[in-house]
Amino acid sequence: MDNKLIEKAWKALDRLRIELPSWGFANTGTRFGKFVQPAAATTIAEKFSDAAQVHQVTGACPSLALHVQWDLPAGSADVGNVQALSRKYGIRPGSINPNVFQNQDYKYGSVGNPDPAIRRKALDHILDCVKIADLLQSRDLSPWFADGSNYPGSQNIRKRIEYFAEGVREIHGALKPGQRFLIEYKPFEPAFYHTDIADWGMAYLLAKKAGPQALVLVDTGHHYPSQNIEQIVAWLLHEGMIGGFHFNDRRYADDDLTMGSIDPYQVFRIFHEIRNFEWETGHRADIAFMIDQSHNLKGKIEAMIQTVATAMELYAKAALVDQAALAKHQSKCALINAEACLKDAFSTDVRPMIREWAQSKGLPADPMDAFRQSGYQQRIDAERHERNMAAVSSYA
Ligand code: RM4
Ligand code: MN
Ligand code: MN
Repeated sequence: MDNKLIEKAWKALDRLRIELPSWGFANTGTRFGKFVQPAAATTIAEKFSDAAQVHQVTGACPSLALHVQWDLPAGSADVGNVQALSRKYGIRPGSINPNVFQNQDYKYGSVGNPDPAIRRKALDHILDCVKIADLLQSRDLSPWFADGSNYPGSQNIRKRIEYFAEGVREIHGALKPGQRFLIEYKPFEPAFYHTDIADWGMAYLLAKKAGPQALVLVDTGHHYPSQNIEQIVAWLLHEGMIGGFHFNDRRYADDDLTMGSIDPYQVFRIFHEIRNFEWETGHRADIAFMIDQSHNLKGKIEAMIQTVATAMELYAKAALVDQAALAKHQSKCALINAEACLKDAFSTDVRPMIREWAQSKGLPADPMDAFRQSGYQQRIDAERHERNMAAVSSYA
């Protein structure tokens, strides 16, 4: 590889940051049950400790997304504890995720619920989360609304749009300057007939109604099969409306599989759209890259390391695209040449170059091997085994 290309890829790696999800270290499962792992994290301290392991070997994950109900069950009273853990493990608190989907009250929705008392409860929780984000100096508030309905005619879809419009305006009104409100969309599950924020168009419209600090969050798992996700990304970039990603991979639905495990070219194409935008405009796209994965079968820390390594490879490959040549080929409709700009970059084996980059930063050349050698996994297997085996995992 020539030096210019290496320099481009190294620069890209220097700035790549990916946020880890606290829930990715905990026992999670399918709706039919959980496969409990002996080493899963069951406390917020363990989640910080595990995240720090991933950051230590990759150097790319300085922050941890928090799900308030799971990680700060006492709300703002838990902020001090989180700050202490953050200092202890050298990991920043990342995006703050309210939880308006788990409590019994939210059976028929949260901010879109026809019952004003339940809407109020959901909004109050989200407003608390804005405060928590402020106290923790976390920039992004990142709620996911599971709201929807299961049967035709059972809910008034337009009324629920109004409830959401009012709700997001109120949330936006509570934001401090500099905070961002990321609106995530998902076409189905847990609701199976209609979901109130089903796609990027709905998320975009609600973000516009909310105000200038509201942006769209793209969870790669939340799309229909064969949907062109990079086109959605290109539109949101064009409109200045993309705030962040939840990365994971899918084959059928919201499978939460390891990023790039099914379709690495998809992730590459997303990264390419972002880099192409930056090259053309000269502006850096301010997008939070976050992982949203549940590893039910793979070891949780290893799965995160594998994810980050994949992200680095695909991001480095995207940095190799010859943007000037591509623009020229596109303007002349030189189809094969234009496509080859992407294919050539994607087919380059960047792994040796990433190993050199890592060593130049004092990081291990092989992060997975470094983690395996560290003995951390064996230690937590032994320490956490008993508590995890006592956990309930049944579906019915
Ligand atoms: C949802 C969605 C949210 C995540 C939850 C756990 O499908 O992706 O972002 O917080 O799962
Ligand atoms: Mn998500
Ligand atoms: Mn999801």
